[in-house]
Amino acid sequence: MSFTDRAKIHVQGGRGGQGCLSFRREAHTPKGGPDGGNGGRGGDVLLVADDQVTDLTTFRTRVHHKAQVGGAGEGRNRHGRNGEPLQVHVPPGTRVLRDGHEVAMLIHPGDSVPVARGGAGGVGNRAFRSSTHRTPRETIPGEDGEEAWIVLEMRLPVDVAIIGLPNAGKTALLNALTGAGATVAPYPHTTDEPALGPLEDDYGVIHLVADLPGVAADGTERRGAALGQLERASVVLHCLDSSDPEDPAVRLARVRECVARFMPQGAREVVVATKCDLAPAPAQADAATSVETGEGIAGLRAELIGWLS
Ligand SMILES: Nc1nc2c(ncn2[C@@H]2O[C@H](COP(=O)(O)OP(=O)(O)O)[C@@H](O)[C@H]2O)c(=O)[nH]1
Ligand SMILES: [Mg+2]
Repeated sequence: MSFTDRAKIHVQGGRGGQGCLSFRREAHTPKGGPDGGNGGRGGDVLLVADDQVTDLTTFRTRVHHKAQVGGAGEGRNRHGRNGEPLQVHVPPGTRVLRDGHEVAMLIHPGDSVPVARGGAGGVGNRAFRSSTHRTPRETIPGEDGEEAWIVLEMRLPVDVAIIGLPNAGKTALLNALTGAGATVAPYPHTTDEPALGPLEDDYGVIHLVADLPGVAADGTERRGAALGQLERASVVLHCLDSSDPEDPAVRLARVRECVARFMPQGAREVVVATKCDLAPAPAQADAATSVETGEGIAGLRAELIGWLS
C-alpha cells in the first residue's frame, strides 16, 4: 500500500495583453494624439485546497492548466481587462514540489498558493507620448505567463500512528493488526520507509494505520522520517519492548520528547507493551501484546475500532 498519491502537472500563467497602437481620429482634428491603451495582466494559476476533492486521480488526465490571457489594449486609451486567475482545486493535505523542493503545503480547506504568475500587460503607444515625441508608434507586447511543471503529492490521512524506538516491534504490530505484510527484522533501521495498513471497522470503513519509524535509538528524529504523518492521527500506539532491559520510563520519555512537536491535540496515546512472550509487560503499559502468541492483538484491534468508529 502506498503512502502517497502523486501527480505531475503543467501550469502556465496567462500572457499579458498587447499594448495598442492607435491615434485619435476625430472629424475636426486631423492629427489626433496617440491613444493606444495598455494590455491587461495575464491571470495567475492558483492551487486551492478544497475538501470536496479527495484524491489526485483527475490530474492523470488533466495535465495542462493555463490561466486566461490579459485583454489587448484598445484605442481611446482603453486598457485591456486582466485575465481571470485559474483556480486548480486539490485535496487538503497536498504538498507542492517544484524541482524536487517543497514550495507549499496546503493543509486546510481554503489554503492557496500561486504556482504560475500571469505575464505583465503590454504598453500602448499613449504611454510613450512626451513633449518631444508627439506621435509615438512604439508599443510593448504583453509578457508570457510563467510556466512550470510541478508535482502534487497527497499524503493519505493516517488515523492510527505506531511509534517507538527502533526494534520495539512497530512493524510486527502493524502487520498483526492489519495484515500489511511489511518487513520485520531483528535489527534496527531495516525499514526506513513508513509502512501502511488498513483497519476495517464494523461499518466497512477503512482506517489507515501507519508504522512511523522516525525515532532513532538515541531519541533523535531520523532524517527524512515521516513523523509529520502523526499530525492527523487520532490514536497513537506507542510500542514499548517488554524484553528491553533499559528503564521503560526513560525509553518512553525519550520517544515522547522526539515526537512532541508532531503530536496532534487531543490524540489518544496508548502505550502498547510488545514481545510479552519474552518478558512481562512494564507497569507503564496500557496493553500487553505479543505477535508470537497473539496475546492482546485481537483485543487491541477491537479497542481501536471502537475509538475510531
Ligand atoms: N518474541 C517476539 N519477538 C518480536 C515480537 N514483535 C517483534 N519481535 C521481533 O523484534 C524484532 C523487531 O521487530 P520490528 O517489528 O521489525 O521492530 P521495529 O523496528 O519497531 O519495526 C524482530 O526480530 C521481530 O521478530 C513479539 O511479539 N515477540
Ligand atoms: Mg520496522
